[in-house]
Amino acid sequence: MGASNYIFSRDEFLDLIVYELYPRSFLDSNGDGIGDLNGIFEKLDYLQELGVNAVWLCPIYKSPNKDNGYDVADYREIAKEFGSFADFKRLRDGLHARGMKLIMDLVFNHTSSEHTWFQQAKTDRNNPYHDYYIWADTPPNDWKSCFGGSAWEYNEATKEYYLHSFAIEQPDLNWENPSVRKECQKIVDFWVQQGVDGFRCDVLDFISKDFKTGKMYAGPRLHEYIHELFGRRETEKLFTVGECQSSDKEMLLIAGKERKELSTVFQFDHINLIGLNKYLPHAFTLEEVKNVLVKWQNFTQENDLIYTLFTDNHDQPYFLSKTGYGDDYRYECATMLATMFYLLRGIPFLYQGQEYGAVNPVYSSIEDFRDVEAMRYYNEHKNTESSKQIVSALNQGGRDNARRPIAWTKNKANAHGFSQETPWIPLHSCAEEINLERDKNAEKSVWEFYRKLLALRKSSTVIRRGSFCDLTENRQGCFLYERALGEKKVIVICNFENRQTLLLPNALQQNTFRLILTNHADTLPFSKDFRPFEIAVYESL
Ligand code: TEU
Ligand code: CA
Repeated sequence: MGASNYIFSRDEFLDLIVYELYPRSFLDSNGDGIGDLNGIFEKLDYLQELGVNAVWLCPIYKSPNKDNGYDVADYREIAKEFGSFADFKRLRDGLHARGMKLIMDLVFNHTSSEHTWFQQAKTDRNNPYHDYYIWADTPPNDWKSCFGGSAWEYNEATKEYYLHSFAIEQPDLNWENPSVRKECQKIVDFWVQQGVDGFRCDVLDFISKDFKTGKMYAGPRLHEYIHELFGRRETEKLFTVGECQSSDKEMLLIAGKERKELSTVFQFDHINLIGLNKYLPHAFTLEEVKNVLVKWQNFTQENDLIYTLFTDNHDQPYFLSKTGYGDDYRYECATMLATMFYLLRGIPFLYQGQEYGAVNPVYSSIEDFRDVEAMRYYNEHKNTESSKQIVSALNQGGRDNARRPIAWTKNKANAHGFSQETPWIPLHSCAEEINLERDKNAEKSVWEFYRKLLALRKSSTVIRRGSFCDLTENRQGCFLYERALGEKKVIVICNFENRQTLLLPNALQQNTFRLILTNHADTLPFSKDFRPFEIAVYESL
C-alpha cells in the first residue's frame, strides 16, 4: 500500500524529472485563499501531461508559518490549512498511481520555536530537551542570521542565548546531541513508511557548525551526521537531494557513489552569478552560465556524480527575469534556457510557473509582500531608504517573486483560477498577461515547448543516461553540446541573444542526423542562421 510501483535505483535517479511545488501558492481547493493538498490532487493529470515524474513538496508539516513551513512545529503532522493526513495519503496514492514519485522537504537544521522540544527546552537549563538546541551564556561569536540581525537571541527564563541561523522563531537543533540525531532518523523512517520516495534536505550543510573557524556551516561532523541519517538505509533506493553550498571537494564527499550520504545536491554556482547583493540588478551573461554548466557537467561526469539541473526555486526570483530577457524575448529565452539546462546530464528540477514562462511581478507597496526575509529587509532599511527604494529592491531580489499564486486562467475571476477567495498573498502583478491559459493558446507557447522537451528527455536514453561533451569550442554567444550513448548521439545548439551565423559542429552530418526539436516553427534543418535564442536539437539516425 502506498509504495511505488517500481524499484528505485541510482541509475533510475537520472530518469527523474522533478516538479518543485510550493503548496501554498499552487491551487486552493476549499476557498480559504491558501493552496492545499486537494488542490494539488486536482492537478495530477496536469502534471503528468506536462511530463514530470516526481513532485517535491515544499514543507507541508504543522507550522506557525513564520517562514512558510520551514519552521516545523510537528514533523509528523500535516498543516491544517493544507489538509488532513487522509488528504496526504490520497495525494501520495494519486502520484504513485501515475508512476510519479513523492519527494518531501526535510527541515532538520532548525525547528519552529513552537515545536514542543523548544517549548520545553527554553523553560529550564535542566529540562531534558534543553540540550536539543544550541545555547550560550553570552554570544560566542558575531554570527548573523541569514535573514539579517544577530543569530543569537536572548531567552529570559534560562538567562542564555540560543542560536538561530534563520528567523528568531527558527532555533537551530543541536546535532551534537545523539538524541536529536535519533529523533531525526525516526522522522525519516516515519515518512519512508508512509511511502515517500525521497527527500529534499533543507540547508543540510548547516547541521554541523564550525565553532573553531567561525563558519556557520559545513562543520567537521557534517559527513558523519549525514551518513548516520541516511547511510543505514539502502541509499540507492531512497532519493535524497541536499540543499548545500558545495565545492567540488564537498560534492565528492556528500554525493559520491560509495559514500552512502546523499544521492545528489543542488549546486548553486550559476545562481551565485548574481553576486553578493541579490537586491541589485544582476549583471551576469549567459556565457558565464554556460561556463558554470560545462564545469559541473565535466566534473560530475568524471566522478560519477549526479548533478541537478535547475534555474528556479521558491527562494529565487525567476531566472528568466534575472537574465534580463524576460520582457522582450520571454518565449524565446524561456524555451532556450529550458533546452540549455534540461537536456544536460543530471536531474531536471522545474519550479512552478516556469512552464508558462512566468517572470517576476512588480509591486509598488510593502503591503504586497509577505516573506519573513522581506519584512526583515524592510525593517532594517526603512530609516535610511525610501519605501520606493525598498520595494524596488524586493521586486528585484525578494523571495516572494516566485511565491505568487499560479495564474491558471486568463480570467481575473477567482484569482485567475487559484482561489474563490482573496489569496494569502497578492496575485502576480502580470497575471492578466502571463497565465497558463493564455500561454497554452498562444502561437508561441512555453507550455507546449516544455511538454515536447520533457517528452523528448523521457523517450531518449541518450539524454537521460548518455555522456556529455561540450562542443562550443571558440564559438561565441552560444552553447553547443553533445550527449552520447554507444553509437547514438544527440546534439544541442542554443543560441544566445544575438542573431548570428554559427559554424555547425563537424559531427553534425546531414545524412546521419535529423532535427528533432526547435523553438521556432520555421527552423530549417541544418541552417546556420540562428535568431535570438533560437535552439536546434539533432539526433543521430
Ligand atoms: O533556504 C536556505 C538559504 O540559505 C537561502 O536560500 C535563504 O532562504 C535566502 O534566500 C537567503 O537570502 C532554505 C529554504 O529553501 C528557505 O525557504 C528557508 O527559508 C530556509 O532554508 C530556512 O529553512
Ligand atoms: Ca485551501
